[in-house]
Amino acid sequence: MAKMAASMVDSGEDAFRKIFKFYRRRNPPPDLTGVTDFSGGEPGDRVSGNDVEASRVGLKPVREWRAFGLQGYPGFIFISNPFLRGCQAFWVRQCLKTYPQKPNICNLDMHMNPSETQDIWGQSRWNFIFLTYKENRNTHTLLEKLRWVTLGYHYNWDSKTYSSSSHTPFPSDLHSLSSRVSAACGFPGFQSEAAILNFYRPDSCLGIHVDESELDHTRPLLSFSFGQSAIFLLGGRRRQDPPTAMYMHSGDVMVMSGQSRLLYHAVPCILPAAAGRSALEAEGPVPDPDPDRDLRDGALPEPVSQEDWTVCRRYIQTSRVNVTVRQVLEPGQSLPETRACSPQGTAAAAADRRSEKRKRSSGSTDSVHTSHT
Ligand SMILES: O=C(O)CCC(=O)C(=O)O
Ligand SMILES: [Mn+2]
Repeated sequence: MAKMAASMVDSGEDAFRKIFKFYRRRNPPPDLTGVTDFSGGEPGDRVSGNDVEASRVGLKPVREWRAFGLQGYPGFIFISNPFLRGCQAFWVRQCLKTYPQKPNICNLDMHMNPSETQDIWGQSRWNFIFLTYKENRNTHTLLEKLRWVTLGYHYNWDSKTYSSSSHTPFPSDLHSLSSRVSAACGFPGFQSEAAILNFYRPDSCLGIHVDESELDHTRPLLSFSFGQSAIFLLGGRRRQDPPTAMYMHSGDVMVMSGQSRLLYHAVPCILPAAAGRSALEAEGPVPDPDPDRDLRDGALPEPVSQEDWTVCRRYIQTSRVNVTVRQVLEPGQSLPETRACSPQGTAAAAADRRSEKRKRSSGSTDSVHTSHT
């Protein structure tokens, strides 16, 4: 990778963009031999925490997590799928069925009335359950049209800010998961105040960006990935810094903290699961009963019904879901109140501007959201 990066970026001009385009290329497909794959590596000793609490959110005992650092990126921690077998299904179901529900905000709200986006799951699930579900049919369900959902303080794509006037309660289960992970990585007391869920179809990508809208950058940014794999590019503080490419597989968790909190990053492509079936599909929705686990009160995330799992399984056969959780404020700090706007009002105009930008930047790119760049 270092050799390839050096040969591609000798001009020093936006090295990140060149490498992004390299991995985005379809024909011929890019050489992936330089992509770091943490799933096979030797982990370091970077995490510690309470094992019973971890199991309550579907995580393995912390001492079993495979957590890695990356040379040259202090504060970056990669945890290779710390979820208990069968427990990712709960989080996939939350992302597809629960979190897109009102009062949370999604991309479909930009052009549709709240009554139409009220029940995205209910309107879509039969297409996934019955045989009418085909990847190449002309009409897509609302679930397939979902690109992003925001939780807590709703990110304003136009102004790139959060505001106290656009806030709804943060899901307590996702906060429990996030606070367990951040505490294990050395950040107790993490407050999950905002999240962005990104839904990637096979041709989607996420442009080069830094997450700097949060007011408190001393708190980590957490990322959870489910479904299809992806290539993640982690760069430096400047666009000229060539990024490191790494795989993100289902269940992987990334923590960007300290000096790595404000680094450029992007997702240039989604990778179809090898051998047709992703590990998550093979895993299924039922937690693996392990007699050796210390689950004194038997607490695990609630099981996912077979019907819900059928929808989730078929969705993730081609798609990837990523959740980034952020603490926005320092303790005791508050956000300015900006003029409240309806999702259909100024946000629709912002969505139009974003699609304009998309057309200008690349005709064929199905970007999850472009104003992030
Ligand atoms: O999908 C990913 O892995 C990255 C998402 C991300 O960077 C973001 O939402 O800010
Ligand atoms: Mn980001």
